[in-house]
Amino acid sequence: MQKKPVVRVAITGAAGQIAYSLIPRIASGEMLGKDQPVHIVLIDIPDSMKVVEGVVMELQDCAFPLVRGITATSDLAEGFKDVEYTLLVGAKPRSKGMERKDLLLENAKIFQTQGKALGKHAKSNNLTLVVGNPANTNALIAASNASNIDPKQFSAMTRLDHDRALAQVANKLKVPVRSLSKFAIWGNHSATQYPDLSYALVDGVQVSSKVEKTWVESEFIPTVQQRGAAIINARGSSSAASAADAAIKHMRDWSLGSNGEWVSMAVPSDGSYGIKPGVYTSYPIVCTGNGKYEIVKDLKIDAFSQNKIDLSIKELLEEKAGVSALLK
Ligand code: NAX
Repeated sequence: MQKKPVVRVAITGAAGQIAYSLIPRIASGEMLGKDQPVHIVLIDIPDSMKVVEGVVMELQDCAFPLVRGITATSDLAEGFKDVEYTLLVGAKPRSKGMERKDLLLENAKIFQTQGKALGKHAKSNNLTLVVGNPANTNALIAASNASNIDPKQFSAMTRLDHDRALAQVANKLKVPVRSLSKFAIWGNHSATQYPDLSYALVDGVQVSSKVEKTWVESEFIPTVQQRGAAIINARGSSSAASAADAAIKHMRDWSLGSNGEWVSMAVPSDGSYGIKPGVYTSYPIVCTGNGKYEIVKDLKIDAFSQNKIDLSIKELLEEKAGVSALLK
């Protein structure tokens, strides 16, 4: 069998807690396949580079056969040079007394700079996953500033929300997660997201025929929407291992295909379901491989779902209005 050429994979926020779980899994081949050699590029701000040095040492000590090189840098021109896969994880956390809109603007600037650098230095086929919050709007900013790269090569992560929802349903119905299909998250990666069970199946049977409406509305939806906050309450810090796991699955399906299964990804709205172009929103998606995907079309949306989707899109439009100066 012919050997695959090495691909460069860049991860920002490399000194952070999500990256700590993420990097070894990329390096071991869980994201791009066990036959895909990788050059891992670790990017963080200068103040965090000492920690990144330690991450590099640990990565070396894992002696992963697929790792053909490691670069650690704060310089985006060096870090994004010829990258084919980029995971934008790094972002500023909210500091004491900071308003959500201040955080939005602080982080927006980071993603503007990174989008510009990707447009200049990354390979034209580069796929970028945005994890850093507010992920949907950061994806919009990065894509809008990355000249020469198709906005469809950017997406934001709602896979963690998707998997959290599957786990809740599997637990309720006492079935393995793999029995579930045709589930999706709509909207923003925030508390307005809409986890939609309308089309979900358990071993081919409608989930809605097996659970009470009150459970869906009063337990399932709020639990999924508030799961991030519940983890912070319990752990004292935000989701890391599960976020890394979701990022691996998002990139794996996007690059290798989802085998006809529905997944959730925030992608540029294309007018489907009345969501006008101009935001990155989560839809039910089927990934067809090589960075291509299709939004699942022609689903009937009932009034309850439409109301939830509208609320989340309204929030996305408000976030967009707050960063309009940074959009091209
Ligand atoms: P940490 O605070 O542990 O790490 C963040 C890292 O980013 C730090 O090393 C910091 O130095 C670095 N950083 C800051 N500015 C940077 C810049 N301009 N360039 C490169 N690196 C920079 O955060 P962590 O827990 O790893 O979370 C990272 C981001 O993921 C946060 O924005 C968080 O809110 C977001 N999340 C998104 C999720 C999603 O589903 N989309 C879920 C998990 C997580 O909450």
